[in-house]
Amino acid sequence: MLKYIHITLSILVVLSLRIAAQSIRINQLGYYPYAPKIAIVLSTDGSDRLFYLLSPHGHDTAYRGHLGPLVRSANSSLSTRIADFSAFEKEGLYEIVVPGMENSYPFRIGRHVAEEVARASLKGYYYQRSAMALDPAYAGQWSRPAGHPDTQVLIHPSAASDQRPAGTIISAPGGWYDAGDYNKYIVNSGITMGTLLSAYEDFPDYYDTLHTNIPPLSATSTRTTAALPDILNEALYNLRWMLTMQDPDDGGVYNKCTNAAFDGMVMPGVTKAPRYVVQKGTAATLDFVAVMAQAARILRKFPVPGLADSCLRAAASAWSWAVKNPSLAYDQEAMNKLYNPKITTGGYGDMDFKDEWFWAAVELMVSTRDANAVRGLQYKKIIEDRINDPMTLPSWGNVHMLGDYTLLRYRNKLPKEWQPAIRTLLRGLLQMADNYLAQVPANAFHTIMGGSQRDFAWGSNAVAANQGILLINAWLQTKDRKYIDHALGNLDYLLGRNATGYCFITGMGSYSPMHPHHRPSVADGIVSPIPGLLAGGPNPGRQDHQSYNFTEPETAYLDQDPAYASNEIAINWNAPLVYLAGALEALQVRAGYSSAEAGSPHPQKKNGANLLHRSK
Ligand code: 9MR
Ligand code: 9MR
Repeated sequence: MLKYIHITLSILVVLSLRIAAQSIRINQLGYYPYAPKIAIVLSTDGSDRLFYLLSPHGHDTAYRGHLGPLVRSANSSLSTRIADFSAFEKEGLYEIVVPGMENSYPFRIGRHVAEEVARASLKGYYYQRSAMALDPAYAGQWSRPAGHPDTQVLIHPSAASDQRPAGTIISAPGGWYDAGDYNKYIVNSGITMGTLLSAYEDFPDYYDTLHTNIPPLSATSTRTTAALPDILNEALYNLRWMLTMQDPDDGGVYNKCTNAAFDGMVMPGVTKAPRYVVQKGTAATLDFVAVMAQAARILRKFPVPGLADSCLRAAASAWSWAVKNPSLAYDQEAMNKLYNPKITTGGYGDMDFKDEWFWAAVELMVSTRDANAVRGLQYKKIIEDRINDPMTLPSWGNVHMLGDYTLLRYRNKLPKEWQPAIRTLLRGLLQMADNYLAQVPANAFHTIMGGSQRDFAWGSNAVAANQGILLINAWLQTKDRKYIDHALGNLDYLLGRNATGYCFITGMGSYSPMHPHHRPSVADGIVSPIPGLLAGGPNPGRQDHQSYNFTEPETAYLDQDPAYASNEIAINWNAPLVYLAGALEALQVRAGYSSAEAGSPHPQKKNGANLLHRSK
């Protein structure tokens, strides 16, 4: 009997290994009618060959084109050919056919092709909520009881102060779980909130009407009954938690609210291990300043009584703490030599604070430029000192560029004295975007992503999404179509036009992660993982020591739940996806990708081509 089970199991294993990605790589959700439309065909043969666009189950050829020349990938041993059907603009459902290969998955050409991912990626945060039950009305089959109430959190010895000695109990409820684990980290909340709030600031009209079916605010807070757009309603859930992480006595902010060690792969609420807030730090405190300052100016416009003021006050006192503690790193290893219990959950230990200082100062400056609330804080000098620091794509460890985006967003409202510096940083941003674009012709997937092997780090999919945001910002400043076209190219990458063949967002597309390193998805007994979550993506570092079928930079991805180095999900990875998908949905008509709906204005003729008037 046992032997029989073994044989069956091995057959299953073999079968599951054979479920490989298709050789024709597409954006599995689809393409906007008048946007670039590219599929990538894995191939080793460079001879002249045709590809066809067919309606599924139909025999009529809708379009026919030649495959492009063979390109060898710089990021793996793959070689590819491009199938470019941008010239075909008719809405409908199609498949790509290359004789001798399996047909591509069916995909759509149409308006709003990214809407599903824009909505689901934002909804993903609701499923990450700690301390509240997820109701079937909002969570469907993924409803679950509350976990980690965090109303009795211990001050860890590393965080002890005179007023709050070690062992003091504080309350720090709510907020999102960081990732596949159940801890809550301020540093990672920083970039996540900054990115989500920026999505709202850049595309308020779009997000005002994007509904994700989450509980109204009144259900989660007694202090307000105001109607907020869902993106802000969701962000507020984490913002209120962040406020609890500030020490009211000195303004400093604790790095995280955490178990001593990671929970097992169980549902939230199963383990009752003690929770701690640990040591305050400069990165956490300055990230907190930036988020609170940005939130204050957004919330001012909504009837949430007193909240904007509280945020600004919190930002100001955190800033004062940082001025007194300008470079206090969170060094978990060093901390564990001094205190018990040892803390072995995520570190987010940033040692360089130049970027946090800049970002915090910019958000304060923009939010208070005509308010007196925090006059006398020396943010101006810091902006001047740091504004020419090197530009780096945002990540949890480097947030400089979030400040640049804010300066550009508000440039017309800022005093004249800032304009020359802002012009310089715009030049820098466009230079970075142009450098990205220059790599595309040589890229085997015709994307910005993969322009450098360094793109394939832990959380590489967030690199792709953040590159997309950078290009969206370049487009917002110039309206030059090439920038947004390549932002869209990186969305194609995330949705399947990549070396793994996966659409990296759970529950989306035809071939997507089924086994993310995500405790609820592993433990809930439901086959489908929780939807709308972006997997980390290819990471040749493979720090999880699992046995990967593919190990090259762009292929080192494993859809198994122990593979946390490539298949975890995280709030700071979903946020740039929310931004990118939302931006493209918001801009599809203005960018000339989709025709306007009845009543909407027609897009302006830009860059010589009014694509709307092409034949349909
Ligand atoms: O689940 C943890 C995940 O959130 C982290 O990103 C990862 C790296 O710090 O660690 C995971 O936890 C693993 C731990 O590091 C080692 N033992 C197994 C844990 C679960 O896979
Ligand atoms: O995203 C983080 C990555 O940049 C680091 O290399 C890695 C190891 O320190 O940690 C990642 O963050 C994890 C965090 O420490 C704990 N929660 C899960 C996060 C995503 O894996």
